[in-house]
Amino acid sequence: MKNIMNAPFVEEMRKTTANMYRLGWDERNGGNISYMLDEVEVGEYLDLNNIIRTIPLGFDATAITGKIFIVTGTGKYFKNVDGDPETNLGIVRIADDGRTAELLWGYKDGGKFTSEFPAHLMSHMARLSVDPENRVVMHCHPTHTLAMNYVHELDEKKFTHTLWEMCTECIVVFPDGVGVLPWMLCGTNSIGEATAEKMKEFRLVVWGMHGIYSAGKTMDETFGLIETVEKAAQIYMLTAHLPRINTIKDEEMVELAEFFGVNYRKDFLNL
Ligand code: 2HA
Ligand code: ZN
Repeated sequence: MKNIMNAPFVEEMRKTTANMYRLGWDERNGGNISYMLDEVEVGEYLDLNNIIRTIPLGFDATAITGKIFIVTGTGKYFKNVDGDPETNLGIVRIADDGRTAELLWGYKDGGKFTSEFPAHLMSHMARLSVDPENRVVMHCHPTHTLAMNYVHELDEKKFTHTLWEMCTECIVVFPDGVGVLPWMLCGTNSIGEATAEKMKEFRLVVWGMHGIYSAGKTMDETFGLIETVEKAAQIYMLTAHLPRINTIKDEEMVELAEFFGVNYRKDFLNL
């Protein structure tokens, strides 16, 4: 059996959480990541028959029984993942009953997965239904995106359009736009269900006055989506109080989308 500390997926979780912490997106225990793993690959590092303990999920995940995820722990700080992955991360498999998680590694201090695991798993199920290659769901509190929530209308079309105007690359990186939910109580199945519903349409979902969710095939893609939104939101916040002299026009966004061959939300433009 190979040493799990050398597994590429553990390395990716350590690097990504450290990076997000340094960017200021994950203060204290803010944020969480779940990453669906390949069973054969995990089997090179762990005995898949050795269940350390079981943890109730609190909702029905029958659609993804047998799937294995590496997930950040509840109450754990992104800041600390790199130094102690075995306490701050866990690897769980969704049991055959669809209502329990089987712990295969991690949460060494008796902990469990993030309180947002329902929202993550429901988002995985929703994304897999439209993109069978989806693997990662990520949540964080990026500063400028959050600031923008307080001064910009929380309307999907208007919010996406403003972001698209802020950086030339935006319409190319997230042509599907950004879904927006109003402020809701976090850690609940209700916010999970609402997020998953949006995830059928969007890879990015803003949680009003809380943060953002993204989903993607790889850690880079998922991180890159949030990074691009955050950059656009930063430009917005640096300029929102100043007279606007120039902007990227809707006709120019069409030019970009056509040149790069992306299928964009035409109803999010004003043509
Ligand atoms: O896990 O970010 O939304 C901490 C959070 C809750
Ligand atoms: Zn949060």
